[in-house]
Amino acid sequence: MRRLFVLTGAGVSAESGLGTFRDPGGIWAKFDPMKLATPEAFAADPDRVHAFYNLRRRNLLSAAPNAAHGALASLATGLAARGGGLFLCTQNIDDLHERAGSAQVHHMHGELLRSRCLGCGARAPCRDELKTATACGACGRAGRLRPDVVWFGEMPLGLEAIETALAEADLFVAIGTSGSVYPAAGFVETARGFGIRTCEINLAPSDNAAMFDECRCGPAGEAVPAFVAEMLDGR
Ligand code: BV8
Repeated sequence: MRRLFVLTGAGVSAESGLGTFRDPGGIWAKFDPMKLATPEAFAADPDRVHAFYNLRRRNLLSAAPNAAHGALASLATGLAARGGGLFLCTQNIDDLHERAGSAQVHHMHGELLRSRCLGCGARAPCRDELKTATACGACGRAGRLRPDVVWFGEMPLGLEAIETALAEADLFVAIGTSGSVYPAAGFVETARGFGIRTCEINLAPSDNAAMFDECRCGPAGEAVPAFVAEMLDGR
């Protein structure tokens, strides 16, 4: 029975109004990632980094999942009912997969709605503004909280579980990602190495498109529900 590994990127949340990174006018066109999404940037100017993530947190709280998120939640349920499975790995730090009903989401780049204390390591839900003055709920100290996301130069989360899930899959699908950031961009090559069929679903062919056995182009809100219907109809 079908065991799928699905990797999502910013393109799956684009129709929910959250910006992508590398499209024209995207987040990295407006902000320099090296000044905002690295530990060094945070150490140099925590207030600027907090302001960047506070803005994205506010946008996220006013956004809603789109049909692609909902379809992937249905895919997990449908595959499980048929004795198969879905490993949903996302590069995104939003919670739209969860809000659409996905019960198991692997956030390899962390989560925007969570903070982490650099002093005591405590992780906690975070739906408000984070400031340098915000005190940690666990150790009580201020000036030590950061967004619980993976910045450039930091180790993505759960790479062992990802490798295991990739090895067990019979289909690898990348949805709404430009294939620019590693190690996520290398997963398609790992899948091919395991002899697994690979499919890309993207608005336009990504830089990685040649690595895929199949490419389906179109907005995720249309292309993903169509793909899921095919998967669950056994076509
Ligand atoms: C690592 C979280 C070591 C924060 C992000 C020097 C030092 C250390 C590492 C490196 C280095 N030089 C290079 C590296 C590796 C580096 C890297 O890959 N850099 C790139 C820029 C070359 N990677 C790292 O640093 C990683 N850590 O390497 O640790 C290590 C060593 C060995 C083994 C393991 C680890 C950590 C990377 C994580 C960085 N954090 N985000 C935040 O969000 O602020 S990255 C950021 O980019 C997001 O996570 C995002 O998800 C990710 C990838 O972007 P995409 O999701 O693909 O989004 P993008 O805009 O690019 O593309 C959107 C796509 O959607 C487009 O194709 C578009 O066509 C499509 N689309 C648009 N609309 C739609 C659509 N598709 C469908 N429907 C639509 N409607």
